[in-house]
Amino acid sequence: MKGLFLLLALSVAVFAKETFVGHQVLRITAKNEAELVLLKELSQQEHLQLDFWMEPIDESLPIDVRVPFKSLQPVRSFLGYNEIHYNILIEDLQALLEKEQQEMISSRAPEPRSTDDFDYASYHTLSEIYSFIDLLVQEKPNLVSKVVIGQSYEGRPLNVLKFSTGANRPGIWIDTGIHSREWVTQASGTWFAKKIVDDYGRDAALTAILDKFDIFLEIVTNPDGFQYTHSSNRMWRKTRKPNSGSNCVGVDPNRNWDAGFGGTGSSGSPCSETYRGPYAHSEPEVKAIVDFVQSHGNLKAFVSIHSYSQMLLYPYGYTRTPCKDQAELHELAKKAVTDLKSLYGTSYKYGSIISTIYQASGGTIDWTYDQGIKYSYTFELRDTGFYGFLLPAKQIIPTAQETWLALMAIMEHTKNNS
Ligand code: 0X9
Ligand code: ZN
Repeated sequence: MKGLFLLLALSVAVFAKETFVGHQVLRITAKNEAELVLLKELSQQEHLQLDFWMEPIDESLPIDVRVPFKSLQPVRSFLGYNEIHYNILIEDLQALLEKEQQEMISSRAPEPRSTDDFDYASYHTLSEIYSFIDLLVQEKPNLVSKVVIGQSYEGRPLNVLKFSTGANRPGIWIDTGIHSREWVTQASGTWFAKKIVDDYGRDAALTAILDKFDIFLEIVTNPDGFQYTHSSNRMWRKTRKPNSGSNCVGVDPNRNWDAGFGGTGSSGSPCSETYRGPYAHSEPEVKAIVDFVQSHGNLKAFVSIHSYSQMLLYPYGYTRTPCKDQAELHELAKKAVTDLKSLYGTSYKYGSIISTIYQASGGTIDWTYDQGIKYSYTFELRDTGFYGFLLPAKQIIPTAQETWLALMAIMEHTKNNS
């Protein structure tokens, strides 16, 4: 009997979904360096189990943090005592998560038999997205194929869609979902795939791009993490590889690249959300892209898509030294965000990573830029923190549509200048 109980308790622990009852997301604004220092100290208090959605690195930006129920009292007193200003962004995280789940269940349609019937306005599971990829390839085998560039830690295929209309072309890379909880990115990636197929031969600009370049699109760049956001913890960001000597799992795949690896703006602690990993490219999900980029050898643009903050960023994140193409990348970013805004009025900030968001070392596009891919950009999609990572599904299509305009600006410029 006792054994049965233990087994039951264990299986609950293993299979149960993490809940976030009473968790709040606070927005904290540091008014000076001293307050920032205090907030950095707060973020080091592992027992509070704070999850920084926006890190305390730069006092010019608000800091968003998910606070578990049991830590609310100590965090509030800490902020009150030090007279640090904050407001509540999300009152009840669990309520928002349940709404998201409810919407996913109620919109669940029978398995689509064509990509025309796919529900682009809903969030989907990993297997639904993998089926979508296969369906798209089946429908348009002369335009799109699936390239498996490797395997995730847990053995899932790392699927990349290749859109190609001729041999030996230079390439443009787009990835979404390297941080698994940023669900609007994988959803947008799915929409982009369909858009490319629909527009080829119809839209002159996209056709011209595909007549000169291949486009590679990795929709689920961190499949283990993505699966985990569905099965166990919606707030999972990192990979799912265990860390030796620690009970904490996973590495931040946007701190794991060999570009200023180990520097400021990454953590050496396996329990941190920005843990860089034991060495550069330690994560198979990162290594697969590294190998792909190097063996391809002719990528001209590389765009890595995250959420949230509404920003379009270029290198560097690990150093304040401007990259040598800064002027051109800045002008192009300006054009891209202007185009993006023209659709629904969504405002984006733009600039280098370090000057616009915060210092982050070991990031994807710093590495791709240093490999010689000049048009290396990273997006932070909607919103600016009202829903954060829990963007309602009804914003998926508008987000994807407006982002597509910015992507087109980048791809057209790449076409005309390389
Ligand atoms: O911390 C990050 O990795 C990025 N923000 S996120 O909320 N998506 O995690 C910002 C780092 C620099 N920007 C990118 N390389 N996207
Ligand atoms: Zn991210």
